[in-house]
Amino acid sequence: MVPIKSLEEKFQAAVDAEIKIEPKDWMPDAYRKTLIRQISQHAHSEIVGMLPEGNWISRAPSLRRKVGLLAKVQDEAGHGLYLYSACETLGIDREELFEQLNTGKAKYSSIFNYPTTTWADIGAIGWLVDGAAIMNQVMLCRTSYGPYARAMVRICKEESFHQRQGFEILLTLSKGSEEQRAMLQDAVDRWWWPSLMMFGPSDKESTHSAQSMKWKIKRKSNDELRQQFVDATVEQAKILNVTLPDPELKWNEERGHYDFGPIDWEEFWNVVKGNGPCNKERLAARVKAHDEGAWVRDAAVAFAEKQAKRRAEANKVA
Ligand code: BYC
Repeated sequence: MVPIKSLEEKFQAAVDAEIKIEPKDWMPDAYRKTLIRQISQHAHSEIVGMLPEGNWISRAPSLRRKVGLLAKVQDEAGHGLYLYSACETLGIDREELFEQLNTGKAKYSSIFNYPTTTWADIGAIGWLVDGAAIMNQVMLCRTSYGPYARAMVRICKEESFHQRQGFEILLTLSKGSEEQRAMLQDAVDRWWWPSLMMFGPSDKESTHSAQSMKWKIKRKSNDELRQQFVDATVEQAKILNVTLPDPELKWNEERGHYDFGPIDWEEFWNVVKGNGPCNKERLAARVKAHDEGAWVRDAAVAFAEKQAKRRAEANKVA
């Protein structure tokens, strides 16, 4: 038997040489577990992420806006499917993943536990939430695990469209009436800080970052990505003519970056622990959708069994 140590060395050498790890390759158990944790949390975020926006499909202000929003929400369902499939290649069953989500054992992104109270929130989600998601996900296109990296390439292309459609909603509001401009500012005020929290705890507090960077699952740290997001977004805010709700936001010539104020980590952990404004509502909606979809899953299984039986009978005759 090959000793684990040398298997681990070979594995790390492949990672260091930028060779993708594929499902049938040997991998350390902790690498597999980290990937299942991250990819499943990501998949759950995509499908829970459909809920705050789905809330506005029936109330979109025009047919054009409705078509755009529908397409975006459908894309998110698709992203969930790519990611659940990628996760299954690591040896976990989809039913088990749903069970973890529906019983509240699994995490999903904190951001989706905030309410969408006005139409401007749909623009703010596209601009800020998808904007933050892209910043984090572009690096994941180069993640070391092949199926995850390939899923991310496709997801990122679609996320760019999401970000653009959000920005365009806000740009339209910024050129509208005084009330529309106030609605835009209010949405940005509410979504700015939760968007910064999406990148996860600071590098000092992040439990998984160091190991995930060594394994090249993550290529950039939480703080690095957060800074990159702030730098890009401040410039875009100028075009929208909105104020970002942070009096400490200031260009720092020496660092070549924007400085920004402290994040309320107490709020972040409170939301992650299940006590955000919409955690209970989101979980209840997922459980209801899962229960109501039981007949579809049963029908799909029955169909597959019938097909297999037919094939077996046809083989017997032949
Ligand atoms: N919310 O050691 P850390 C989207 C947890 S976008 C909740 O830094 P890691 C979408 C973390 O799981 C959103 N929990 O962890 C956009 C860990 O807990 P556990 C989804 C969070 O994994 C628009 C603990 O805190 N994107 O889907 O190295 C429309 C310590 O953190 C959060 C992804 O999932 C959070 N914000 O880094 C629709 C991208 N942040 O597991 C949909 C893939 C941290 O030890 N994921 N935690 O119990 C990642 O890149 C990384 O997992 C993270 C965290 C950067 C999020």
